[in-house]
Amino acid sequence: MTFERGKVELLLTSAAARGAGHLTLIDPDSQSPEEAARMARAATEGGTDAIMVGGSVGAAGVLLHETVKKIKEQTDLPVILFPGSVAGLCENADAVFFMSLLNSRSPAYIVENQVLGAPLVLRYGLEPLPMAYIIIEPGGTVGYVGDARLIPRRKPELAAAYALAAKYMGMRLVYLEAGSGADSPVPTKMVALVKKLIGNILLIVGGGIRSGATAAELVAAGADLIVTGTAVEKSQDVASFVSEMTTCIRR
Ligand code: 1GP
Repeated sequence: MTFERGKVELLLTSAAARGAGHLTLIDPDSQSPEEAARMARAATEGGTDAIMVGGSVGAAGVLLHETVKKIKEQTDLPVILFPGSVAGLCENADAVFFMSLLNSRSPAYIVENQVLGAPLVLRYGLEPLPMAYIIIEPGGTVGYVGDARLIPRRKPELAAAYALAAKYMGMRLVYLEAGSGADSPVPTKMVALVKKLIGNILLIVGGGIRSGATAAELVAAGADLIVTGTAVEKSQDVASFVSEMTTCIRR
């Protein structure tokens, strides 16, 4: 039986085919659900392709549920969960990055939370997006919480080996993560080598991306989808910031 590509995966694929897509990451722990919804609405006006909701610490329970609910009242874009653990699942989102942190030292982040989460994904009717999550130096909070053996920035071949393993295991998305708020994003040389090896698997790049110009360089290197969280959160004018990003990365 082949695994059907769902609506959200098709949307991400067609965004990538237009040059690249943009994903706005909202951490429920960083603001009220109402404020999160205002950000999502402004990001939608700026042309973002989907809203990611999640975080390493505190993105769970009522706060997570309310945040997704308020966001969905303000935008028709898909809401994709970006869970730090099984606690990051909720039934009112559209899809979930069903991710394995491949370079974690802990089975909890490679497979155990996924086993606990799989029956909930089914019960909630979330579209699972099978994704390899690979954390690169400096890695930030997620690198610490996820007990990652960080890939050195000067070792693109290591990131490429992980990404190739993900491809051979049948994952359809690869996310190269430098960590939220990183001083610099994943190096372009690493992005290019990974993309060369994984071909048409969707390559997501995030962590430390603050300008359209930086995003454009990563897209030119091979990124299909660009994630911004901190820069959106800090922006005084979210719609304009996201519009700058989307204009720079689309053909
Ligand atoms: C974090 O890659 C994302 O998981 C986004 O990072 O907050 O630095 O944009 P920023």
